[in-house]
Formats: sequence, structure tokens, C-alpha cells
Amino acid sequence: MPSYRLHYFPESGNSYKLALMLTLCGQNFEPVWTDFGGGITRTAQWRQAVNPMGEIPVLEEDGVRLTQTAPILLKLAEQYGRFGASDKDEQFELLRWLFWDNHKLTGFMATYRFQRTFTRSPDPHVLNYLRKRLDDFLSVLERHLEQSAFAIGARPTIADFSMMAYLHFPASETGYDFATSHPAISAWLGRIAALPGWKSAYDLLPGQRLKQYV
Ligand SMILES: N[C@@H](CCC(=O)N[C@@H](CS)C(=O)NCC(=O)O)C(=O)O
Repeated sequence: MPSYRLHYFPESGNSYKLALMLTLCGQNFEPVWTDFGGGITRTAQWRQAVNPMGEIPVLEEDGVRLTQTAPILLKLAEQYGRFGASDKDEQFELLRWLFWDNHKLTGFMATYRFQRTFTRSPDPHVLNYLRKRLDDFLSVLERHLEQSAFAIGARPTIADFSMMAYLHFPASETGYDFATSHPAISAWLGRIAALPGWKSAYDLLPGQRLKQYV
């Protein structure tokens, strides 16, 4: 069984994607809390030693450092035979939603939440722009989940874990109360939270938290 070390910070939905997948596959990992708020990931030393891309998360598998959640999730799904695609058509759908999530949903939600909640005085024009884009992306997801129980069909996959990671944080952080604004997304989040062994980000990722300004 491989040994895992996850470099993370608790508010990182990207870290949560990997922590959740490992947990649901029955794998333990050593949590390596990283001082993202203190700016360590911007230092040349950290980039040289941990991740030249300057990003969290980093997953060490038997000492090999892996980055970028989408290919890591695909690798874990294949390795453990869980939450992946069962044929070529499903694989295409999985990649389609993973790419969309990285570019649109996670990309904008992570930025919006960070600016809104964890920075001292966010620029209202920037927040407004991000929120408008997000409203559109969330409506795309809402329409899709009105027709489909999970991202690519009737069972949960890594595409769901990728897309739900930033949406499951408290409304006080995301600025969205999905139960009111997006009932299909809210019901889907509930279906994922009901999976055996599911835990929230703040249950899986311990340690010092970023200061919240809202
Ligand atoms: N596409 C990357 C995104 C990783 C990412 O953006 N991580 C954030 C923290 S959750 C980060 O390190 N951001 C630093 C920056 O954008 O400069 C992945 O899926 O791993």
C-alpha cells in the first residue's frame, strides 16, 4: 500500500478534492500543513523543494511529488478502481467536466471566495465580475443536475468530487446559500455528503486557519 503525504491548507478546496478521494478509497495520508497565508508557496525555496508551479496541493506518493488535482484524481481512480469511468464514453464525459471545473467552476469559485472572505478589502468591481461569471457557471451546473443525479450519470465519480469541493464550504464563506438559490446543486451536495465515509474539508484538513474578514 503506498504512503501518502498531502501538502495542504484547510481552506484549500483543491486539497480537499484529494483528501476526500483518498479517504473514500480507504487510504490514509500524512497531513502537511502549509503556511499559504504567510506566503510560503511564493518563496523560491518552497517552489524548488516542493512545487515549481507554486501551488497547493502537492501529493507525495511514496516520496514522488504529484501536482494538479485532475490528473491525480484520474490516477487514483485507476489505481483503486473507484469513482472512475467504466468505458470510453464515460472517460470523455469525466474529462469534459474535470476540464470545465478546473477552468470555470473551481477557477472562479476559489478566486471569488478567497477575495470575498479571506482578503481584507476586496475590490468590489472584481467581486462583482467574478460573481457574474460564477452565477452563469452555477446555472449551467444547476440545469445539468436537474437531469442527472451525479456529474456523468447515476453514480458518483471524481468529476463530482472536483466540482463539489469549493461548493460545500459554509455559505458565510462562499456567499451562496444553495438550498435557496440552486436546489439541484444543494440536493447533489447532499447526495455526496451521504456517501459512506464522506467528511467535510474542515474535518479532513486540520490546522491553523486563515483569518476571515466577513
Ligand atoms: N489546477 C490546480 C489549482 C491549484 C491551485 O490553484 N491552488 C491554490 C490553492 S487552493 C494555489 O496554490 N494558488 C496559488 C496561486 O494561484 O498563486 C490544481 O487542480 O491542483
